[in-house]
Amino acid sequence: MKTVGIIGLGYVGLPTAIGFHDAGFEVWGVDVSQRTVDMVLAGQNPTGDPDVDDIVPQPGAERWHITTSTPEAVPNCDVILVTVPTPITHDLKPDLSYVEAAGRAVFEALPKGKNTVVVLESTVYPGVTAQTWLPILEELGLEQGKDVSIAYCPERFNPGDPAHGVRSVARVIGCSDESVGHALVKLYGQLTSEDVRYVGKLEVAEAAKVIENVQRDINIALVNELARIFPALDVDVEDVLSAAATKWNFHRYTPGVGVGGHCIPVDPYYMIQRAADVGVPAGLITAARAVNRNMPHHVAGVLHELLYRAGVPSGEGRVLFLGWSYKPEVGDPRETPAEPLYDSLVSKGISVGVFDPHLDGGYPEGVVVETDVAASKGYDLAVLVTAHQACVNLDWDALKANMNHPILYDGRRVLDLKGLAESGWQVHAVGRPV
Ligand code: SAJ
Repeated sequence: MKTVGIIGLGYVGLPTAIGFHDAGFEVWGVDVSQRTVDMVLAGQNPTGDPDVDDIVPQPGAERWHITTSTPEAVPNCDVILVTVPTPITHDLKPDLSYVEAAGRAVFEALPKGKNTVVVLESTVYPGVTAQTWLPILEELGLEQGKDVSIAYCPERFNPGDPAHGVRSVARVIGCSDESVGHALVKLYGQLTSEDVRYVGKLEVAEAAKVIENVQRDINIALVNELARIFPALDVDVEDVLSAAATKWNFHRYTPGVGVGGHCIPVDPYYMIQRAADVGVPAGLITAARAVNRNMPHHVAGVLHELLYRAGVPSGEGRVLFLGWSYKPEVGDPRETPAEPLYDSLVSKGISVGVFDPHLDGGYPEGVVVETDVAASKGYDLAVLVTAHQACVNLDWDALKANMNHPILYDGRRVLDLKGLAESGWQVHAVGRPV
């Protein structure tokens, strides 16, 4: 396998294409967006992930072909990786339309008899690769093992975390044809320095990726539930977690204003859907999702109470969000808890300002955008929503001087509450007794 095709040049596909190019492969990259293709051809990074900024091959690079045309790319490739989005719909069902469309475009362009290997990397629930792609192969008269072989190798990409980039993250490969599985182990072994292993049929690899994130969602939900129980017992949950973490196999997670991103709050719905398909209850997974989805509303209630106690007249409160993005040091608002927190506060008559240096807009109508946080004036309360460095290491004295009331709520449990209290802030935090 010398020529690799990548379909979808987003925050997973583009680093993957660059990784294989750096590893010496001939690379064909395809994206439906002309803007993306034009930027990549110009050596620019269209993904928004700063780690990709200066690794895009420059114009004229050899072995580097970028196009919007799947039919142009596919015949050149020995293996094709599909890295397209798998979002959830508004009713929380998996949206597989991108996987379907990308697969169809690839299979329609496949040369006969070349046994091109087509690998899905997008996060899906067990059974999707076969269910979505095999009918298209049948419709097009493509024979598995002769014209094409399909496999699944979940992306384990972590935005804003170069330590777990495509060249340094362990991979698992599922394929019904063991020999193809082992060939892919060799291929990915040239991409990443970490462990790569064949794990059996497609469904095993599909399931592994989903449950990795389901486990994370459940663990976060546990600490979020504890962050609601312990304040009622006049105990700070962080003190309890610090004590418990002295046990050798206690895995510590941090309570917060909510769980955002395109992975953790999304992937559990795949598992819930699949379990429902086969009539097996997924009560724990469902309950964890409910706990995490409710956190922004819980925090909104606490902030409303704090404003009331400070004597802020109902309908006149102004809250400053420190951060909006779902995760520190990335500018990504997808599924951010800031949104339901905002909605909940607005429903209580509270207006919102936002400071997030990693985002340049995309906020709901009516949000006041603050670009110089220390100069932000007239807020009654500041809430840390995203633990960006710029939101943690700011000029707290300058901000306090401009506040109507020096009330601070640490929604990520990363601030030095003792120090801030000593400097005059009235400090509160998720999981801490009011
Ligand atoms: N969060 C908490 N408490 C925690 C950890 C996270 O509230 O203890 C929140 C974050 O604030 C964020 C959300 O959960 O809003 C998701 O955070 P995340 O650290 O899981 O970041 P993601 O969504 O980028 O998750 C990715 C995932 N990677 C892949 O799916 C390939 C996930 O599997 C990784 O474990 C995670 O990065 C990581 O380790 O950083």
